[in-house]
Amino acid sequence: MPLTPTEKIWMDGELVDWDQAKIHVLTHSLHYGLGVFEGIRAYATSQGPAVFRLTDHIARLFSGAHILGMKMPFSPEEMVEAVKTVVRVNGLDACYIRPIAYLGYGEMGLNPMLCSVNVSVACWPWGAYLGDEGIANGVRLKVSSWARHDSRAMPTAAKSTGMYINSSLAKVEAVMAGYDEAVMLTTDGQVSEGTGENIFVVRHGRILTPPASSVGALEGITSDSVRTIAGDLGYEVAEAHLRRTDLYMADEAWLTGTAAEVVPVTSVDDRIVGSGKPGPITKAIQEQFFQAVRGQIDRYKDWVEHVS
Ligand code: PPE
Repeated sequence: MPLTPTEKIWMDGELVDWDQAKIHVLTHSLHYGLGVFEGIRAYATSQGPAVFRLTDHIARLFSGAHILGMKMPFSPEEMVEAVKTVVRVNGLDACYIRPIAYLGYGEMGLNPMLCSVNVSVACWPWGAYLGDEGIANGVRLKVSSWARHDSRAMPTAAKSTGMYINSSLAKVEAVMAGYDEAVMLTTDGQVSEGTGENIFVVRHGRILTPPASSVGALEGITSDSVRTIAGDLGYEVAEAHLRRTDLYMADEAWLTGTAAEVVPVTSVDDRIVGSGKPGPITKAIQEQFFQAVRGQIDRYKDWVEHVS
């Protein structure tokens, strides 16, 4: 999906014009992939745009920086304000928001300790990540030949820029083979996650999702929201190690992510999941999720952080 430019991008504390938000080609993170970022969405609510679980996303950005040993030049409170400012000044009702902290220009070589840490926040209107058709009718997954990073090789708990080489390889492989999205397994064959989404299955009325930390998956904020919603709807939700064939045998399955939102899965490796249509539990959760993000459910109003 091509970017739709907006007016302003926040860069190191200043609002700059979209076209002026540039960095040097010798920026450290461009060469070595040491950076952390977030993907956040703002939705239109009856009281104007609100950022979904903003404080939690900023907390994850800071824990990622902590893991990578990057000293953030702003406080979490300042970053929360920066995000709200960007959404406000660009005058968008709903948008995707991308904060990033990276090692700047001035030093080279693998020791990043001397580098400056630069931070920016951009936002733009972004439609359904896996398509409107995917949200409505489901997507087709392929198990990737690329394994998910092992956490002994890469710190999978950090949403770091370099981590996404792994996701991109898997995504391209799946798309080239005619699928919508890839699902990655760990090196010992456990289901981990999609390239930018967590995964859930339903079997015998129970909702199961892999334990993020032990399968190298990101601890998704959408996943956490969906687990709360599912529990409140009266479903049993548990963490479980899943094998590839558990995906084939699922009655329902879906993906969760900020960009992707909640997307039904209708087949995996050409094996139809359940009825081959979005299942009833998937649809019930999707409906609650889309109301929650728009501030329409009182119980979840703390998740919705208004920009003004
Ligand atoms: N796993 C991965 C690997 C991942 O990148 C994401 C988010 C998730 C799980 C779900 O996390 P959460 O958004 O907190 O529910 N992926 C972000 C980046 C996607 C991109 O293409 O870039 C996102 O959804 O914003």
